[in-house]
Amino acid sequence: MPAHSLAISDDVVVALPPTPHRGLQDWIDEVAARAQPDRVVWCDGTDAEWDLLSEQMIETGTLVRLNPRLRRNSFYARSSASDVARVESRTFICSEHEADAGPTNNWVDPKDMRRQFAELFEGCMRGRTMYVVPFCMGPMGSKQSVIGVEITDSPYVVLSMRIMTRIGTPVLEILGGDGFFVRCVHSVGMPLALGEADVAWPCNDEKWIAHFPETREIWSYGSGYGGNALLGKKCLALRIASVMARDEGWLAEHMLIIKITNPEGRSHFIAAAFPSACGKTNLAMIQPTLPGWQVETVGDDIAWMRFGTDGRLYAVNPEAGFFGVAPGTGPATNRNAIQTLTENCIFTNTALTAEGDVWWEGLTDQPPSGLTDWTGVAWDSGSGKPAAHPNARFTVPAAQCPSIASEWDAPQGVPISALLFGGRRATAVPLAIEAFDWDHGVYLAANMASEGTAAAEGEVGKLRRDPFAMLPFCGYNLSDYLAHWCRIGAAAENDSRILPKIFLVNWFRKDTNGRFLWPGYEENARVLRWVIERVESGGEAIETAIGRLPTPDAIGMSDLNLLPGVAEALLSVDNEVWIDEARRNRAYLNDFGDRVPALDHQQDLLEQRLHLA
Ligand code: GTP
Ligand code: SPV
Ligand code: MN
Repeated sequence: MPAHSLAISDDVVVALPPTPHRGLQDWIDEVAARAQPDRVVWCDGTDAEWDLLSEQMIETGTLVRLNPRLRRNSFYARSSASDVARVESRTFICSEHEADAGPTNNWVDPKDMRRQFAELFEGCMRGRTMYVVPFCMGPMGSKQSVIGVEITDSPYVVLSMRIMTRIGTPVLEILGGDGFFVRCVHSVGMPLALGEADVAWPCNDEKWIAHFPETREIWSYGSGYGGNALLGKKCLALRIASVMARDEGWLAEHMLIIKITNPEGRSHFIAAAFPSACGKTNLAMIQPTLPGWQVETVGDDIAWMRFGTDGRLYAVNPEAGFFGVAPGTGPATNRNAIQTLTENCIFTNTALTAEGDVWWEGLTDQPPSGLTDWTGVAWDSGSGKPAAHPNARFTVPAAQCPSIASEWDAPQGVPISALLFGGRRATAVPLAIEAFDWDHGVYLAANMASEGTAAAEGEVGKLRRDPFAMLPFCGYNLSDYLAHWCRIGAAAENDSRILPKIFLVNWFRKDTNGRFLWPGYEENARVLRWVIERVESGGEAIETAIGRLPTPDAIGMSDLNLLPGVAEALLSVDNEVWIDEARRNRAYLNDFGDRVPALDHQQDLLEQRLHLA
């Protein structure tokens, strides 16, 4: 058994782990005994640790230090070409009963999966250091927060976790001697033989990302990429947390959170769910052009929501950083993101400039000359290939964002006035719809579909159902998840809960030539303005079969110089198209059996409104 060391420098090695928590100690020993790392390091989360690890990773070639005159304390990593996104086909929900994983998740019997991992982990960290990363999802000390401990043999994961979560000794202090924590185990799955040199991005062609919902455990093997390896994010804060939320009556959602202040100075908070690479980070950091309107950022990817004693729904951002899509992020589309990315960042799979800075498509109109592309070769601008991988990412502390709201790490969270849902829909779905009521909103979100993106393996552009933008992230049976949402609405009828209004939005309508009809980005503030007006009982709306649509005036369409017919296309309902959609929705909901009667009822109502029934 390797000695526990408190810090990674050779001069400080202590035999005792820095926690009185026996359960934690025993588990660390157990995993170390199997994985057989050269040493075990308990991460303290300090700057000194960051400096030491980053220096080590520069030596091994995993990281390149960016030119400090251009980006201070920032690093660049290039992944293996086969490890660039989440792998949904290798992601498993190992509930005791297959039915609890539901029709949309991959399921393996937990006993078999444990056996599988026992084999995979036999000596899998040989030649490497096993890091123990205590982390806190949510503000430190908040009752809403959940503590996890990630064991990993990837220093890239340690540094990324330090940006994305709150890590280190203070977390162990909160955990105390017997606190609850989520066990997260990660290995890149590439042991080193004695004297064998490491590669820049160790990983394994065989990948497994497994969740054990009953015991709240996560095991991940073979990948170093964000969503597969930073286990606090999608694995804990969504898949495991959604199960905890189901059991305890709250919500763990794939949602950004923003604060919107109108010209009169009244503020509202909104949470919005869009599938991966469909605009959450951009909306979270939007700079509205509308005079007098201000938007501030609370979170860009995940929201945990619980009802407060005043009956309102309070949202907490469980993360401490942004893991954002780089391509398409530029001064014109997301200036706040660009201003956030000045220091303390890690960039993965972007291109590298001759000056030692990063570049990606959309950062500037013209690429600089002398780029090295994300695969590490000189980029040929005529090749037709992008210099940055389409899912290239930045990792950056949230507190650095110029638009960060003062409430962003408030322990009690922020009260939500409206929930937005939206996908990438080239056709059918108008710019914005207000749901008639909670159940209708749940129906709209349940039937959401979106075109595939580079954030996960699979065909880009192919339309797939993605209810609540949670298809890849719900840790249990999706029909039970939908029923959970309906139950929250039903409960509110009998108590003093105040439910947020629900809206469906779509920034991605296209014309027949494949061009976006809606300017998007900062102009999305026009939809936010309408949403806030509706929340405050103003704002003009037209009642249609599918919900309430904004009038062109409510959006200010005439200020936008749109081509003739575009405003109409964005704000109208084509009955033929929607009769078709409704039919497909009925077939889709049938997949969920009769576990969600409230949605069946909504389906009937929609068919009646469309004169289908
Ligand atoms: P994840 O981090 O994967 O969850 O993604 P996300 O939902 O945060 O998406 P993000 O904001 O990073 O946007 C993804 C891509 O969509 C980027 O290339 C953006 O430029 C593009 N995008 C964002 N907002 C809009 C919009 O309003 N209109 C159009 N056309 N594209 C947008
Ligand atoms: C997403 O894919 O929704 C992301 C990136 O936010 S990842 O952390 O990989 O899930
Ligand atoms: Mn996401």
